[in-house]
Amino acid sequence: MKIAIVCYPTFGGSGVVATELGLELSRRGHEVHFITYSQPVRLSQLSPNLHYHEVNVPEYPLFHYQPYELALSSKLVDMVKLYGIELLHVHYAIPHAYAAYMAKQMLKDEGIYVPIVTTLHGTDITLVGSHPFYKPAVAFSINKSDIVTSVSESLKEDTYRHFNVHKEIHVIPNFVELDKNTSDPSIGCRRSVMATEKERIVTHISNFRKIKRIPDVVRIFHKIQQEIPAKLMLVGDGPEREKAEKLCRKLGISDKVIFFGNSNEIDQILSYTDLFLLPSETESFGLAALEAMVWGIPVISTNSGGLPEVNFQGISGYLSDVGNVEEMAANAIRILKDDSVLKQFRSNALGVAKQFDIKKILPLYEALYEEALQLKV
Ligand code: GMT
Repeated sequence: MKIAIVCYPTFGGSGVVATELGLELSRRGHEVHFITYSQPVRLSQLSPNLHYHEVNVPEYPLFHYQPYELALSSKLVDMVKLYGIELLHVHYAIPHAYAAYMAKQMLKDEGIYVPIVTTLHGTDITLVGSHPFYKPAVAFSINKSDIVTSVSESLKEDTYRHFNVHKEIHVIPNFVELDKNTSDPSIGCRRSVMATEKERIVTHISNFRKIKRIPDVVRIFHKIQQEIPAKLMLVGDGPEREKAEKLCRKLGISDKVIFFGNSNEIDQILSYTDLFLLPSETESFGLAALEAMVWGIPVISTNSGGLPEVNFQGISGYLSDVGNVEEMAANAIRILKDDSVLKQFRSNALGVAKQFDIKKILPLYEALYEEALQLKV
């Protein structure tokens, strides 16, 4: 099948899911075309059935805002015609589902049918998409998609609650590539750079937005290190980073916290990690937690959104109410203070992660692609 994938190419979870999906589809013999404004971060090697087409938005002095949707829909039309693309799979509703709908209509006028699969990821529904300025267009483009998927049951419910959506929503959870992530990470930074032999390593990875509750990450760690020798690895960058640095200084733990920024050594860092923290306000799924669990890392998270669908209470870690720093720290200490408890949680976390193996999840997308191709509307 010839598939176009539209996504945000940056470090966010939706872009990661879209890229990993495209890579695996290409390995399974599909021809995949990424269409976005820059090459997705995890897309390093192109091949005969893996293409990248850049969307350019020319600057024009009249425009206060550059019309990206227009450029994207035109690019989609061109690429469908040039490569005979059969299906558009767009990740993140805004503005991708909208641009795909316009492209589909333009192509229809020329007698070309191309169905749209839209995958909802989270903030496109729960945060940005629900804003009154976007809401009607988001609802419209979801309803006009041929197939709609969401990454969790929780996100599916949120979509029906926030929007006047009458389309069936298929839940396909996020996935991980087990073989790749558990391979030997011997190249790159060493454990000794991060912590001493006696110290546990606690890690948080995100885009440091408010929704991630970075101050809670720091406060949980502050309590952990009062009981157990430990270091905190903060990976990623975003608006809350400076605040976190200040809080570390205020709490007197700056020497125990390493800020990596947008690191390329995530696998190395995770391979040395003992515990992952994700105290988010909400997560539609929490891909970062799943990517940690592949390394056999237990997770301390909140219980909001789709997190209970990936982090299982008392098995792969613990879940608490948003903001309950005391309880999250106590649970973290319970896991970290005893080698045998940690070992059990490690093995459980890997066991849960195996349920989300890309090899199990990808055929669910392929089945929906086949269904979309039959629709011809
Ligand atoms: O978490 C973010 O802020 C990034 C965002 C994105 O769209 O790139 O992530 C969302 O999609 C991920 C992949 O499906 C999910 O695992 C994340 O939970 C979700 N984030 C939120 O719902 C806050």
